[in-house]
Amino acid sequence: MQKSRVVTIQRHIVEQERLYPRATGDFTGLLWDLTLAAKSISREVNKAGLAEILGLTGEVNVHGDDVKKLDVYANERICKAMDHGGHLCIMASEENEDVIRIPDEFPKGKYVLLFDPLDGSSNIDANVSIGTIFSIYRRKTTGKEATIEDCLRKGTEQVAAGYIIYGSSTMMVYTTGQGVHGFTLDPSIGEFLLSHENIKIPQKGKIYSINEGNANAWDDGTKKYVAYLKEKDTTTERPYSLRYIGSLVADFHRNLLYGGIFLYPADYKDPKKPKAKLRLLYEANPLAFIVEQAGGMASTGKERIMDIQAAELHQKVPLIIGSKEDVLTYEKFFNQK
Ligand code: AHM
Ligand code: MG
Repeated sequence: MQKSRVVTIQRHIVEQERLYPRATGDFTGLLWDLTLAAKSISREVNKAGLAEILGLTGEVNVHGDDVKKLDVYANERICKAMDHGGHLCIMASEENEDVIRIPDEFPKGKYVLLFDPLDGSSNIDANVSIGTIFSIYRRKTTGKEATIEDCLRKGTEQVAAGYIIYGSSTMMVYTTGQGVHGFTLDPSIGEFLLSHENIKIPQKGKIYSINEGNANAWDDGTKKYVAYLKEKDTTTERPYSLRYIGSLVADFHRNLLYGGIFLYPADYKDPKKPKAKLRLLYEANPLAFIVEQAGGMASTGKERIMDIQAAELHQKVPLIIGSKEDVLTYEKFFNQK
């Protein structure tokens, strides 16, 4: 068997950056800081069940440390890992209502980081996979301080995006617009090693992922589409299989590798005020960038996710994402009058 070369994430980021002759190394430093935060979060996630033994959340544990809820820990860990490197000018997190400024004592950089520190955290106690999602932009404003305008962007302006999945192993998947690459954490050496180079999502899948408990609140197009997926037709490989973990990163990651479609449509209980759940800046845009780089699609049903100009930090959007043919078929159903 031919031995493949071992590529650490650090080496991969440096090699990618060399493709840009004018790169300063700033971006490499930023991604490197993020991988450090990811390793710490991974370690804490792996210890999740032990909190009961070592001390309850909100209490002081046997070592005299405060035991923090994991999502709070992840949020603080990322902020602390990222605020002093001189790469960022501002951050925003799903856990914070307002933007996060870089403390005065630290140098400011040209990048903006938006993140969901621990998505799917309601699953932690059941040992189900959860994830961290991130999105990086270049600063847009030119004043002394970066502002919220630097965070309210279109997904097409992202320079990088990725996620870390804390599953049976910990993986980091990212894109800088040069394809999608996946790295698996080798805990024995504490390094992310390239395990999935240039991931491509199948053009069509056989899996759909949606919370069917919400079926009563769906629009007619979504109802008809899901009914269509359940019909038998061998030429289009129906019926599809339903797989729903309820943890976006895990559902997305599986569909990225196997093909398929994830749907979180709006709730139409009040047809005049459809309500979406997932967030444009912290969840939809980064995964949309990844899926497009892998050859797939991300849509609200009506428009491309990455074309939406964000108006609010915590703006929510319907998210239909996955294999291209599947998302295109959904759009046909959704837009049928
Ligand atoms: P969170 O950001 O509060 O963790 O919520 C997002 C999560 C996603 O991971 C997942 O896709 C979705 O919520 C599941 O929602 P539901 O339980 O309504 O199916
Ligand atoms: Mg979330």
